[in-house]
Amino acid sequence: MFTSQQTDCLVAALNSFHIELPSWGFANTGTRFGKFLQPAAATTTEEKFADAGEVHRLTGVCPTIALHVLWDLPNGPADVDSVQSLARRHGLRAGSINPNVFQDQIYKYGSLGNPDPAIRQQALDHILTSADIARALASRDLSLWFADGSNYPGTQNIRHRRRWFEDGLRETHARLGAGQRMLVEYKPFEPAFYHTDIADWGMALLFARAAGPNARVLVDTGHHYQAQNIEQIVAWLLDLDMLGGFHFNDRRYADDDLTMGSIDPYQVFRIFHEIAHFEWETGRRADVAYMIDQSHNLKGKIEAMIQTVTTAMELFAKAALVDHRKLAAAQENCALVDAETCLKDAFSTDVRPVIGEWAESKGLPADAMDAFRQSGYLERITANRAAKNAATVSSYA
Ligand code: RM4
Ligand code: MN
Ligand code: MN
Repeated sequence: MFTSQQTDCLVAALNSFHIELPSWGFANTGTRFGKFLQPAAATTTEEKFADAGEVHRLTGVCPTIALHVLWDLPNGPADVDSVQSLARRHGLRAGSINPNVFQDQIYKYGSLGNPDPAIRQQALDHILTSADIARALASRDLSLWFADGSNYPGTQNIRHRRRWFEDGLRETHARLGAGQRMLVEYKPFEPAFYHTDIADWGMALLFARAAGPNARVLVDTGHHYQAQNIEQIVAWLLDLDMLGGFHFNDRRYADDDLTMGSIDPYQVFRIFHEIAHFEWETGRRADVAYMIDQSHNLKGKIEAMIQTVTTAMELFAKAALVDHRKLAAAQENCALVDAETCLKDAFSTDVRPVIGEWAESKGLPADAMDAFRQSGYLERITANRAAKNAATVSSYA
C-alpha cells in the first residue's frame, strides 16, 4: 500500500517523535465545581512517575515528564535528588519545569504583574528557584504560565503590569543555564475574565524577544478564541524562529483540556504539517518541544494518556506523508484543489498498521491500549490507591 519512500518517511517521522507527559495528568483534578475522584489516580509524585513510566513503557515515545514545582517538588531544590531517583527508577527523565505562581493566596492580584513589589519579588524568587531546579535536573525548558490579569475594566494599570512582566522575564532569562530555554505561554482568559497580562501569541512573542535569545513562545492549543487559525500562528513563529513548544489538548469551547484530537484531529494534523513543511523547505529540524497538557476527570487517566499519545503519533505520521514537492509546486501555480488534495490525501491515509509494525520493530506492543488492559497494572494500582483516594476531600466550596 505504501511506496518504499513513504514507508521511509513514516519510519523516520516515528523515530524522531517524542511527546512529554504532564505529571498533573495522572492525579485527581476536576472542574471548579468539584473533583471526581478516581480510585486509581496518582496520589504522590512517585505514583505519577510510575504511571508516566507505564505509558512510556507501552508507547516508547514519552521519555520525559513535565513537573509542576509546587505539586511535585513541594520542598523545592531539596526534592531534586528524590525526583532524580524516581526518574531513574521509572525509566524517565525530568521534562519541562513549571513554576507555580498562581495558587498561593498572595497571588490574588497577580504575580509578576502584581502592583505590590514585594509580591512581584516573591514570584520572581520562585521562578528563579524553579530555573535552578531545572538546571539541577538537567531539564532543558522552564515553562512559564501566568494566571495574571484582572476581572473589571479600569481596575489595573495594564501598561505598568506589562513593564513589570518584561522586567521579571528578563531577570528569569538571566538565570538560565547553558543550553536552557524559557517558554512563554499565553492564554486569552481564565482565570482572569477582563484582561490577561499575556493574552495572545503576539504578547508572548514580544515578551520572549525582550527577555533574551533563549526565550521562545509556547502554544497551548486550548488557549485560543474560537475559530482562531492556530497553524498560522505556528507558521509565523517557525518563520521567526520563535516557536518553543506546544501544550497539546483539544477544546470545544475554551480551555477545556480535552483529549488531543478528540474534537478536531484535522487541526492537529495541520499544525504538524506546518512544521513538517518548514523542515522540508529549510532542511532544518524545528526545535520544538511537544508536550501534553490535559487532565481527564471522566476518562481513566492512564488510558486517556495512551489514547492521546497514540493519536499524536498517528497525526504526526499522517503529516509526514504529505508530498511536499507536489504541494510546493501546486502552491506556486495556485493550483488550489491540487494543493489542498495533498493535505487531504495524507490526512485520510490509515497509518495505524505501519505504526503497529514500527512499534513491534522496537520491541513495543503493536496496540498499546490493549497491552495496558492486559497488563493488570490498573487493577494493581486501583487496589493500592483506592483507600487513599477515597479519603481525599472533594468539594466546591
Ligand atoms: C493552565 C496552563 C498551564 C498549566 C496550568 C495548570 O491553564 O495551561 O500550562 O500549567 O493550567
Ligand atoms: Mn498549558
Ligand atoms: Mn490550559
